[in-house]
Amino acid sequence: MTGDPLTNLLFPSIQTTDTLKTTLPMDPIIREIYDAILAGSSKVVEAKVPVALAAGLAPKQILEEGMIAAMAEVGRLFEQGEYFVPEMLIAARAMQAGLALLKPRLKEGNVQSAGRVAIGSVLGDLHDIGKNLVAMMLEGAGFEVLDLGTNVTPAKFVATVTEKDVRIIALSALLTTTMTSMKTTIDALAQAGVRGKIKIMVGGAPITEAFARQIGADGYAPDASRAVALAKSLVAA
Ligand code: B12
Repeated sequence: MTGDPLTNLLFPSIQTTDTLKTTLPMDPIIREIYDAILAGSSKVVEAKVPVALAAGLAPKQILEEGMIAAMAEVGRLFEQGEYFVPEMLIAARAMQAGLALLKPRLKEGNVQSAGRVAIGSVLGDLHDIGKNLVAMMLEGAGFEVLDLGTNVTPAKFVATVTEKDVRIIALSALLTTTMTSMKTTIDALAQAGVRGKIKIMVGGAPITEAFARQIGADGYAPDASRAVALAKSLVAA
């Protein structure tokens, strides 16, 4: 059974799939957040996220159905030539504004320190929304997160492992052209003789499990909540 009450009511015996979910009507407040991100209106997002929370909507639902879904639509519009870089940028700003408001609500409660993770978008990549979300969820789950930012060189990752007591390196890439920087980074860590000290997890829209394995990463996760589960399993291994 699914956690979605309407789906449970309509299809009690059906395991929800993402396809089924998207055919259901969107909650009106979530719709407003979705539309505001598409329009790049940070002000409306900042006004509506607290309204959605006050109405009792789950932060995860606001995030996934309102915010992440809107960014996927932005990507589709960009691909079709209807949006250009400036539209992507202001949509991203509106998303970041909403994320900042959700951040305190995405924490798992009182959690023990689970270890230190250094995260960054790899060399050549300036996308940071997904990385920030993964960092936020890891923090919420008790990990200490060192955020190295975007366009991070392999040398910077190596220096971080050498200088800080890091258990996991998390690499993010959103471009097919920067996926190769993940391999360069992993190779640099191996060459520096520190590969065995750490676990490496990778993610980002173009990344797959097969690619992760091919470049010698220890794990891949397709989204932020599964990134947390993966990080927990990597530190336990
Ligand atoms: C917003 C955006 C931008 C913004 C970024 C702003 C910012 N601060 O991040 C700006 C305008 C700067 C931008 C620039 C460009 N972009 Co852009 N962008 C996007 C867009 C619309 C949304 C990305 C996003 O934030 N998604 C929402 C987040 C929540 O999802 P996510 O990043 O995938 O992250 C989730 C998972 O992947 C995973 N994850 C992410 N990182 C990690 C790490 C780990 C360790 C793990 C486990 C999991 C994990 O968890 C996250 C949360 O669930 C995408 C479209 C898309 N569908 O992805 C295009 C997209 C990625 N961009 C694209 C392109 C082409 C560009 C540019 C080259 C455009 C240009 N001509 O200049 C430049 C490149 C700049 C650069 N060097 O990096 C293409 C890439 C095509 C390709 N195959 O390579 C896309 C796919 C658009 C498209 N459909 O064509 N972009």
